[in-house]
Parts: sequence; C-alpha cells; structure tokens
Amino acid sequence: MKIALISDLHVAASLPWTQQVWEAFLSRVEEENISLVVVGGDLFDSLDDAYTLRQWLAHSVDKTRISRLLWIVGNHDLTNPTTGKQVYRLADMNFGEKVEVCLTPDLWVEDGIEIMGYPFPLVRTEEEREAFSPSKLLSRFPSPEQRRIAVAHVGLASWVPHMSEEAEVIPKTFATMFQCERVFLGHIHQRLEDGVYRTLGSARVWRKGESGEHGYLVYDTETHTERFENLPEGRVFQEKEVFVFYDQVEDREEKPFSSHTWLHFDLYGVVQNDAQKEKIKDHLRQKYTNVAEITFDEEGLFLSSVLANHPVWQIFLSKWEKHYEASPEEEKSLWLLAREIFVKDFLQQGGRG
Ligand SMILES: [Mn+2]
Repeated sequence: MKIALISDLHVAASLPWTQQVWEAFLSRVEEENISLVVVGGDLFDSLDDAYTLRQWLAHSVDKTRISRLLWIVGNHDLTNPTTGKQVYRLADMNFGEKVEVCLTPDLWVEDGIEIMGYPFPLVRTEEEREAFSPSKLLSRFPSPEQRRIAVAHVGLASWVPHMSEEAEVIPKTFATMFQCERVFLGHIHQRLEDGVYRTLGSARVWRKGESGEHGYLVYDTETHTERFENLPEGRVFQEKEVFVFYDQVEDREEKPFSSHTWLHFDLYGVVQNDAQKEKIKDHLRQKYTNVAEITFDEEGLFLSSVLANHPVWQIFLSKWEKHYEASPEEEKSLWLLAREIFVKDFLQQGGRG
C-alpha cells in the first residue's frame, strides 16, 4: 500500500492559489491510485480558514477516488495566530465523510500498517496535557502487530535544545517508545532526516526564505521507503539582490524564472525620493510579469537627502563622475562596479547617519 503524506499547506481563503496547491496534490495522488492521504498538520493557515473552506475541503476530497484522509491537526488548524481569538472549534466542524480529524493522539490500523497520529498539543488543562504525554500514552498504544509509523505536528526534542520534552516537541526516544519504524513530522517548514525521523517540509512557500522544492512524500508500506514528489504549484522562493543608483537599476543575470516563482528583491543603494523608489519597483514588476508574486525588501535603499551632505560622499561622487566620463567605453562597467562597491560599503558603514 502507498500513503501520500503532506503537511503545512497553510491553505488560506484569501490566497486562492493555495487552494490550487491542494487540488493539484489531490489530482496527483489520484493519478497514482493512492487511496490514503495523511496530512501532518497546518492544512489551513488558521481556524477561520478551516471554517470558511470546510465545504470546499469536503468537496475536494469527495469528488476523488481517494478513500480516506487522516488529518493530524497543527497549531494553525486550531487557532487564529494573527488575532489570537477563536470563535469556532475545529472539533465542531464537518469536513465530509472521508476526512477524519485527529485532535488527540490516536491509532489507525490499516491493512499491513499501523498509523499513529500525534497532533499539535494545544493543551489548556492538566488532563489535556496528560493526553499528550508520551509516557502516559504508552498504555494506550501497546506493541504493534504489524509495521507502525507515526505522523505528528511537533518538533523533535534534539532539534530544539533546552525545550521541555512534552511541549510542542516529542522526545528523541518517541520512535523507540512506540516502536515506530518511521516518524513523519509536520510543523518544521524544512525537509530533514534524522534516523527514522523525517520532516515533511511545507507543501508550499509559506513565508519569505522557504527556498527549495515544495511537495509531498509517498510512503510505500511494503518496501518501507518514501520518495519526495515536487508540487510546482507550491511555488519556489527566489531572492535577487538588485543595486539601485537613482534611476539606474543594475539587475544582472537574466535567467528566466518559472511562472510558479515568488520573486523577492533585496533592493540596495540610493534613490532621490519615494517616487523614484516606486518607479524602480514598477520597472521590476514589468520586467518579470510571468512570475507568480513579487515582493521587495527596501531596508538597504536610502534617500539621497540622507547622504548628500556627507563629505566623504561628496568627495567620492565628484571624483568618480570625472573618472567615469573620461574612461573608455570598455572600462565603464568597472567604474560602475567601483561605485556600487563604494555605495554598498558606505551604507553598511553607517554613512547614512
Ligand atoms: Mn506550519
């Protein structure tokens, strides 16, 4: 049997493309004739998203040949991280016949495999805390009768030093305690491997910096192996440093980006005013119209008024201009580079102040 494992999709009602990532995933799974899907948490970006999109989720699964979806919930599925205010409860929502929501640790026995689910431990009472305590859970999950795997939405204690073993992390001995031959973890938006532990990574770019491929794992219960499947719809994050000098934009390499790219520009240099800054951003937006999303970091971009009166700046620029104009055509790029190095260094050294 094959199981498709995915986590951290963070589907948001306000970002329709994230719904398409989920739909693309389901059709890929269906094409492969996989009938069991396990979500390692953070299927939704917030509890409100889960509420708004509950019928969409039910329908997205119902219309496929996928027979079952185990959803081991994550912190984002249970709460509204931005507001901190929860009006609904995930436990009260209906996601259709095929979706099973795992809110507390549980065990499913399938043909040839046992799947232990360990959701995010959102605990308020001592009793709830105990329901997640690995040592307390041992009596509920005695020795397996066949191969057992676990899917959890927490970190691994050894990755997070100095953390209590029963708060948002599981102990390094978790797999041995429950005799799991594999433990798949959501929550960590990166793909890592440590012994029998595997992280699922984020199925889509959730925030700036989540570079690399995004997708899901297919676990084969017979061969006890897994393979990663890329989901292009989950996007790729690319960062590009661009030097700006007034109305000049030095955007070097011209490699094409795929339409699934989130292109993030780190702008640095000098501009005359805010209008010029906006013009530069527009120029870049028009240059890369095929990408999915463009964002900017302007931390390193300064207004010339901040620099204009600085003596070092004045001396450098007046000398530089003379040399640049007098230099032969083939040397001009060197002079431009020299100016770029000066400006970058000057700004980093605090010349702005
Ligand atoms: Mn997440």
